[in-house]
Amino acid sequence: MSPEILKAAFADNLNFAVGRPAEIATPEDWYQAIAFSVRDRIMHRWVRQFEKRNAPDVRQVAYLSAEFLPGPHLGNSLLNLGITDNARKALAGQDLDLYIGLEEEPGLGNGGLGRLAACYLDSLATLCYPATGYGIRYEFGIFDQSIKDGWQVEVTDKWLLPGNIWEIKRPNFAQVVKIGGHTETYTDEHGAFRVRWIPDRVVVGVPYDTPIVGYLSDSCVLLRLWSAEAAQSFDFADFNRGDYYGAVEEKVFSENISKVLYPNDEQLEGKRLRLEQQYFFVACSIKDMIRLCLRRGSTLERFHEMFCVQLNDTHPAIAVAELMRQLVDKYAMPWERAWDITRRTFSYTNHTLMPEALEKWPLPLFGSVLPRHLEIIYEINRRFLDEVRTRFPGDEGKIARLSIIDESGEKYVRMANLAMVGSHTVNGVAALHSELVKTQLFPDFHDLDPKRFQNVTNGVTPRRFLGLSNPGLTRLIDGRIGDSWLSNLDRLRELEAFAGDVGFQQDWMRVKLENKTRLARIIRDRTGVVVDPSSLFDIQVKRIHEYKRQHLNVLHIITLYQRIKHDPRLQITPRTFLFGGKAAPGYFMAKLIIKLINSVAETVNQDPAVRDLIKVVFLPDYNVKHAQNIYPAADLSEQISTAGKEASGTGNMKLSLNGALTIGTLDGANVEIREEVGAENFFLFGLTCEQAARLRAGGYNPGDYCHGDPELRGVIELIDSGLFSHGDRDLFRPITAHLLERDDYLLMADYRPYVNCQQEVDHAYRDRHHWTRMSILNVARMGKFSSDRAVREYADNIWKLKPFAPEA
Ligand code: B1H
Repeated sequence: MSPEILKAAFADNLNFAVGRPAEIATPEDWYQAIAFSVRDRIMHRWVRQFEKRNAPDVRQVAYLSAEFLPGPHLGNSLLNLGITDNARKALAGQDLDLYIGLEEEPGLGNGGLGRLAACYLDSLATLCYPATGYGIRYEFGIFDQSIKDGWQVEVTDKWLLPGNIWEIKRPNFAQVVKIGGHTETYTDEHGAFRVRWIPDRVVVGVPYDTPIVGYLSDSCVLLRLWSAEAAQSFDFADFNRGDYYGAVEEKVFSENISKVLYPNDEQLEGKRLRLEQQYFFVACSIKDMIRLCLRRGSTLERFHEMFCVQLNDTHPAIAVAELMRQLVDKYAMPWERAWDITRRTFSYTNHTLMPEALEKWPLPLFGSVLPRHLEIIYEINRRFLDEVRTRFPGDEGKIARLSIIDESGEKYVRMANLAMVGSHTVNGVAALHSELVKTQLFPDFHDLDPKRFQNVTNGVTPRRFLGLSNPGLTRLIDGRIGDSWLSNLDRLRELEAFAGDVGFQQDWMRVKLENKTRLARIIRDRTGVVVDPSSLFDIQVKRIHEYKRQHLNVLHIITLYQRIKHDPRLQITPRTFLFGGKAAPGYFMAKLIIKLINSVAETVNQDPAVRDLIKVVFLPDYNVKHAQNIYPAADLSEQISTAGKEASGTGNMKLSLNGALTIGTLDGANVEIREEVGAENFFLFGLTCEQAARLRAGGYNPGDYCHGDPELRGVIELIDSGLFSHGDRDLFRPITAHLLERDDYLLMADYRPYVNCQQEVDHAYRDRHHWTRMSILNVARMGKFSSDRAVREYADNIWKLKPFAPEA
C-alpha cells in the first residue's frame, strides 16, 4: 500500500465518509478519515475470511467472553497491516500519533481477563485460525477513574459518544431472547412429551461486528458483540391496551441489559441484571452458531464438528444449559445425543481461585430468570450424580461437593460445577494455577477424571505491547535480529548474544531513558508531579485488590521515607514509584488503599528532607491506552501478590517484555517467568504457596511480625499517627487494624523479605551495565509468553483446530 494510494484514500474518506474537506477538517475529522481508510483495507480480508470460515468442512472456535478489552484499534491495525510508515508518509507533515491518540478505547472489560481475550483474538487472526469472539456491546464500559482529594471518583465511560468506526451493525442477524416466566409441558404431533418456555419478557440482541486484523497475515477474526434492543414488533399486552408509556418502559427495560459493564473484578455481583446479561449474550451467540451451522447445510448432529466453544471463566457457563435447551426443546433431539454434542463442544478456562469470585446464583433468582434452564440443570445434575454414585457409592460428602446445586444452606446454582460437568476440558492459566485448580478448587472432579485437566499458561500479544507501544525498542531489536520476531517471539533469544555488548547496552539504556522521559512528561501533564527520568521507575499497575498487595509496596515506600528522615545523609538509588489501577466501586479497602497511596505521595513528594530521592505517583485512569505508555518506561515490575492468589497475571509478561526486571513472589506466571529468564535475573522474595498454607494452618499471628520488627512497627505507627492524613489518626485504621489482626494476605509475614529484596534491587540498579544485561536477557527470554504460543496450545490440545492454509 503505497503512500500515494493511502493519501488518496485519506482524502476520499475525508470528503465522502466524514464530509469535511481538508480546509476545515479538525484532528478528529482526520482521525475518522484515516480510520475509515484502514477499515476499508480490512474489509476485503473480512469478506474472504467469512467465506473461508463458513466453508463446509471448517471447524471454528467461538470464544465466549463477558469481557473484551481490545484497546484503541487504529494504531494496532496500521501496524498489523504493515502500513504505519506509509501512512506517516501519506500524511506528510501531519502528526499521525496525534490522530491515533484521539481514539476512545472500548473499555469492555475489567482487567486481565478481558485483555487476555483481546490478545487471543490478535493471535487467532495472526495465525489464521477460524474464530469468532462473542461478547456484549456494553454502552458504558469500565468507568473512567478520576482522583479527587486522593480518593477514586468514578465517571461514566461514554466510549460510543464520538461514534465507533470499527463496528458494523448487523440487524439482519438479530436474535430474540426470552427471559423469566414459566414452563409448560405438552405433547407434540408425534405424541412425544415436550417442554416449552413461556417467558414474561423478550429482548432482541443485535450484533455489532468488529474485524480484528492479524499481523501481516492476510487474515482477520470477527468480534461479534451483542446489544440489547426492545422487541418492538412484539405484541405487548400493554401496547394493545393502548398503554404507550408502559410499552416505552418495556423498551427502556430491555435496553438495560447491555447498558453497563459490572466493574467488579474478581468479586461476584449476585444481581439479576448480571445474570440476564450473561444469558443474553450466550443465548444470542449459541443461536448465531446454530444459524451458521444450519446455513452451511449441516445438521445439528454435527454442531461440535463445526464449533468448539471456549468459556472464558464461568460468566458464559449458562451456555451449557442453553445448547441443551436448543437441541432438546427446539430441535427435539434425544437427551443423550444432545448431551454428547454439548460435552464435545465446550471447554472451560478457570481464571481465579478467589472464593469471592466463584459464581453462584441463589436458586430462586436463577429460576425466576431462567426457569427452563433450571429444570435442565437439575436433569444434567441428576444424571451426573447418578454416575458419581455408582463410582463412589455412599460418599455423600463427595456428591454434595460435586453437585451443581449447593444445598449446604440457602440453595445456589454453582456455575463452575456446571462448566466442569458440561466441558470436555478445563484449564488453568499458569502452571501453578492449574495445579491448584486440581488440588484446591476441583479435587473431586479431578478424582473423577484427571484427564480433563490441562494448563495453558497465558500469553500477551507482542504486536500491541512491544511493536506498537515501544517503537524505540522495536527498532533497536530489528536492527540486530531483523523483524520476524514480532510473529515468532522465540526469535528474541538471538538477543542473548548481545546482552554483554556495551554498545548495544548503551543503545538499550538510551531507549529506556527516552521512554521514561516521555512518561515523565505524561505524569507531569496529568498529575503535576515532576519526576526524574534517570531515577529507577518502580511500577505497579493493575486492578487494586488486597491480594495484589499494593499496600505492601506502600509499606516499603514508608520504610524508605522513615530511613531518609532518620538519616539525612542516607544515599539510596533515587526511585519513582508509579501506581495505576481501578478499584471496584463497592470495594471499601481497595478505595482506601488508593487514598493511602495518594496521601503518602502528597507527604513524601513535598518533604524537602526527602531530597527528591523518592517520588510517588498515582496515575489516574489506568487503561489499555495508558498502559501502552507505561510498560516501555518501567525499570522494575512489581508482581507481589500473596502466593497462590494471582492465577497468572499478564502485566508481569508485558512489563518484562519491555525490559523491566521483576520483583515478585512465586505466584501465577511469575514462577514461569523466573524459570525462563533465570533466577539470577529475577528478584524473588516471600512465602511460597505451601509455606503460606502451612503458616495459616499453624495459626498465623500477624501482630508478632510487627512487634518483632521495629522498622515495620515504625511504619504502621507512622500511618496511625495521622502524618499522611492531616492528623486524622483513624482514616487508615481499617488498613492497619486489618494488617495487625487478620492480615488475610500475609503482608506482615512477607514485609521483611520484601524490603530486603528491594534493597538488592537498589544495589543492582547502581551497576547499570549489569542491570541492562539483565534487562536484555529478560526480553530475550520472553518468547514463551507470546499469546501466539498460548493460542497454538489451545488449538492443538483443546480445540483440535487447524489454521487456514496460507493463500497462494
Ligand atoms: C481474572 C477475573 C474476573 N480472574 C470476575 N478472574 C469478574 C472474575 O466481573 N467479574 O465478575 C471479572 C474478572 N479476572 C484474571 O484473569 C486473573 O486475576 C489474572 O491473574 C489472570 O492473568 C487474568 C487472565 O487469565
